[in-house]
Amino acid sequence: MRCFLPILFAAVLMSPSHYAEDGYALWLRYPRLAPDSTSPGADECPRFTIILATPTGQETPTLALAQAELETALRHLYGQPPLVRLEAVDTDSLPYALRANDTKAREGFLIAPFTTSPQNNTSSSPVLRIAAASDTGILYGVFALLRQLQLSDQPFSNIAITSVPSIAHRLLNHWDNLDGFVERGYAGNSLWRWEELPDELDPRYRDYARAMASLGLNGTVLNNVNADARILTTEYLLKVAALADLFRAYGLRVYLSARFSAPIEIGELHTGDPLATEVAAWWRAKAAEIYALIPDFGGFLVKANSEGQPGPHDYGRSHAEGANMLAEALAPHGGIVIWRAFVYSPDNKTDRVKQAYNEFLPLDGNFAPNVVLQIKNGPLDFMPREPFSPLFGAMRQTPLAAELQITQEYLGQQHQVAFLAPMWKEFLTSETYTQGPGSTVAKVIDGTLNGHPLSLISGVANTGSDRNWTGHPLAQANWYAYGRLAWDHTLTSGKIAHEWAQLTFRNARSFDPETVETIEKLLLGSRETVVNYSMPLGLHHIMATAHHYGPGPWVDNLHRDDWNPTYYHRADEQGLGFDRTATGSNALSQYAPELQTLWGNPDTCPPEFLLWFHHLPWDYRLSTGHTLWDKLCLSYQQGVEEAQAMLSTWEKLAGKVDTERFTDVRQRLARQVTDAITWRDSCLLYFQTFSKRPFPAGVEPPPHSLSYYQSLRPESTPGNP
Ligand code: GCV
Repeated sequence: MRCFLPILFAAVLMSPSHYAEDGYALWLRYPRLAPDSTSPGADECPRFTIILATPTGQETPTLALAQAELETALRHLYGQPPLVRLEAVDTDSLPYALRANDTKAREGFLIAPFTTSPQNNTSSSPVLRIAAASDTGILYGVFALLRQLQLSDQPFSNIAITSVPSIAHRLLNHWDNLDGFVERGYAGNSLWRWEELPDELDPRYRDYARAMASLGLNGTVLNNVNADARILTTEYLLKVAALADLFRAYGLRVYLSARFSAPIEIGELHTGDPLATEVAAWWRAKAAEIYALIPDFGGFLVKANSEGQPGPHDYGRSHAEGANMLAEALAPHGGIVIWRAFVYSPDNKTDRVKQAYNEFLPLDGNFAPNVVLQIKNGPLDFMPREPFSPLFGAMRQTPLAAELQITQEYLGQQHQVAFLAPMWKEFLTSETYTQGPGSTVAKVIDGTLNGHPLSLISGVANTGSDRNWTGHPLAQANWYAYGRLAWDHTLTSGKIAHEWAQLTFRNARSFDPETVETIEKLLLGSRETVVNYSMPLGLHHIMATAHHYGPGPWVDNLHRDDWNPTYYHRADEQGLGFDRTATGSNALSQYAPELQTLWGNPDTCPPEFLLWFHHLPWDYRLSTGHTLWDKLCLSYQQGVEEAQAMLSTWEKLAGKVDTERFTDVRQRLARQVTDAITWRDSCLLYFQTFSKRPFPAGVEPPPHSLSYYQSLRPESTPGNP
């Protein structure tokens, strides 16, 4: 069969560096897959047949989307659409992994060559069958197939995949306010145009849902955890319902952040006390109203008694009492409560990283079955590097969800490249040791270690109204990586980087594996580079005030002690770092004995956590032979050099990547180099006032004085509430 491509279309596809790629298409660009021109039949375009097999075999909105995706994609990839057929499948004939009666199994899929020709298939063209216990499983299978076709040279007819998500609820959390502002958002305004909803539906909503489905993400919390109670008014619920109606066919459920004091603010009650009968009744009625409008509503996400948010403590009640009251309201409808553990108090003088553990561990076993505790990956707050939160090891009777931050609040805010998959993998593969070796954080979150059927993961979204969704073109890789890991936490960072780079930068017809490999490598080292030039060796929370962009290790004037960088680095004439061993705050005691032994001794503590757990003398000698001061200086220097290397690596891609994305990334990388230098010079000059030691050979002397760096105040700081 001859390919037919209109000449103009072909010309555009053939010269990717000469046409605009604005990034809107994300990893769903579907470039023409070029057969090797030397191979026999290179000009032939295969006409694939794809069977979509579900228990009913009936057409549904989700299956219509699956078919449309296949048609569009294969037309672009191969020049012609496939033949798609729906069929009924007996669920008992599906692999065991797809048969269980739970969300994971229902959303899994099987892709396999179809060997027995069905009666009405007379063609000899390759036939594949995608089977699943639900339509959503089919849609996920379609996206997996399309990904696979673009990634491997495997013949179509050999593709065989059985896949089931590791975690049942895979969510994005949008920190979007109702006025369109996105807290910690670095890619424009909110995607949700509340003033237009429910009557006008931005076509972008569909593209968002499609991108989510392509990753297997099945939930979205639409509004900020610093919640505005108005989202629960009927006026807003109608708007939310319009989005939910649109997202449903993509398998995407809507959740809302609920403000604990909503009964007072929008309900005319005088209290929000979770044990007051009128309060519980108000939430029950509210839940009933929501489910009447949105039958598949996911549930509430709650930030309570943290950073000024209202909560059960306001009435002398515990977090469990607060969460369970909401859980009871949602339970009859199948909804869940996602209760955040990001709780620390201005009145509590205990080391901040210990507070969530102290607060929640005593409540283990007290939560209703439809409550899941959502815990940030580290015990502090999304720093470039933290050890895992000890709650993941300690709370065995409560389903625990991980909250990851995709938006780069502390890692360059989408002016800088920081590919986060390696950071998330470090976290997911961390050993908690609660049931011996192999008791990884990933197994806690997916529910298998402690036997919880409710499993959930959240990523704080990095999306916004920018045309390319994420501001930095390479920040799309973090949305992608989050989605892929939420689906399968065993994937490696390397595989994810490879997939994303190839899907996002593969040139039509002129596929250049070297370009993909270069981008992949650049991504993989980028997070460590950011750590090196900002907070190496376990330093943390030494960023500038409020907007959190750039360095501020000298800041000591904030009204809350635990918001000051000086609280965390504890630099003095003797040395640097936070003693969290038994001689200090003893936060270390919240971890398993194996980790206490490893991390408690500075000689065995991995260098990346050294200053997290120890206050060490400036002349302390590391296993590398360097003194602490020299190693600190050299780490900052290394970060700068790595940032410079990223820029020169990228510059080599001129002409290989389309001009639009090439230029955008080049400009941002140049800024990243400047930012890295500012971090290095600011921090080293500041710490030098304590160490009183010279910079070692190889570290460039700063061109300005410390006061110059202290006077730098970026004017434009998006995302800062
Ligand atoms: C949504 C950090 C951020 C806040 C954020 C908070 C949270 O403190 O700076 O903007 O608030 O975390 O996760 O609740």
